[in-house]
Amino acid sequence: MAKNRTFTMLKPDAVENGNIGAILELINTSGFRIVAMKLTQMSRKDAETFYAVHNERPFFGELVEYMTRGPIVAAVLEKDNAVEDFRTLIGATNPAEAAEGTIRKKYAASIGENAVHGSDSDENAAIEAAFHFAGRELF
Ligand code: RTP
Ligand code: MG
Repeated sequence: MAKNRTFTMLKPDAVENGNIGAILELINTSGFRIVAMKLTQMSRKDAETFYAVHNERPFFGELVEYMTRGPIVAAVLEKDNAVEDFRTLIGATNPAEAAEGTIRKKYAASIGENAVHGSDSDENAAIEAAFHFAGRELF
């Protein structure tokens, strides 16, 4: 498998609960290299654009409120098979269904507030990384 990149956000609940360090530790020990990282806060327009694919869903309003209520950690990660392996590491969207040892099993409270984002394809990883980072911020 070739090396590729994925995009992640440690969401506002993960930051509020003091879980940045523990989640980054899991990311590092799982073999991901941090290519870019920053603490930032999404505006309403940012969140509506980032999650535009969900704009017809009943939870869209709550999702935008949640993702804009405080800072997030945005990061780009590199590893062989990064997109798929990171989705495995974070676990199912609903933490009640997430496997033991996954980030969402350990640190997420609910399907709505689930601690972490992971890109779902190589194409979306590139779009999402470019949404948050300039080329000079990727190492
Ligand atoms: P993400 O995009 O954040 O990595 O999450 P995901 O692929 O596992 O889940 P997705 O279907 O893309 O949903 C995006 C985010 O919307 C919120 N959500 N709430 N209340 C609900 O039923 C519900 N469903 C989804 C979650 O924050 C989810 O991660
Ligand atoms: Mg998704």
